[in-house]
Amino acid sequence: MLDKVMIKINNVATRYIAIALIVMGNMTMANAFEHQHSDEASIVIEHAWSRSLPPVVPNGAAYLSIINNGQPDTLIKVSSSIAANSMVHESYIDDDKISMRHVGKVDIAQAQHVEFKPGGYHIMLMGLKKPLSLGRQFTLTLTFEHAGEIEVKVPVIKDKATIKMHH
Ligand SMILES: [Cu+2]
Repeated sequence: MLDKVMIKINNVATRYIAIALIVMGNMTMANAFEHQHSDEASIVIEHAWSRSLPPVVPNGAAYLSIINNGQPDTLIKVSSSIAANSMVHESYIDDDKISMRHVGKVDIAQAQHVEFKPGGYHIMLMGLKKPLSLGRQFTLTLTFEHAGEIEVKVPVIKDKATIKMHH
């Protein structure tokens, strides 16, 4: 008799644990969605553009503005199917010559506005698979530590500035 009662209690306990796990699971999922939603809105990409180039040019660059309305975040990766290899570069002046270096990560503080523009940060598109011809549009994927992946459409437009680049 006592054994039967114990089994009954155990079953009830098991059921409560199961329900508790389901409720907790749903809460975690709800939190995850809410979190993801707020993160998506926190990073805004604006004014993406790329300079049109003759088809023989092997590398190109993309420029954009990153606005962070949320928590501090870090741009950790860039990629695009238009190039074999995409990476963040920073132009700098060395011996009166404009050079560029690879930048692994770009920290973006809360409320910061980071401008990728000729002469500064840019997304280097190494080994173009298609020419950056006028009127073309390609997709760039930016990966942030917190906001995750953000896809950006990049229109190819005429030169906004003429800057000599050395690799
Ligand atoms: Cu570069």
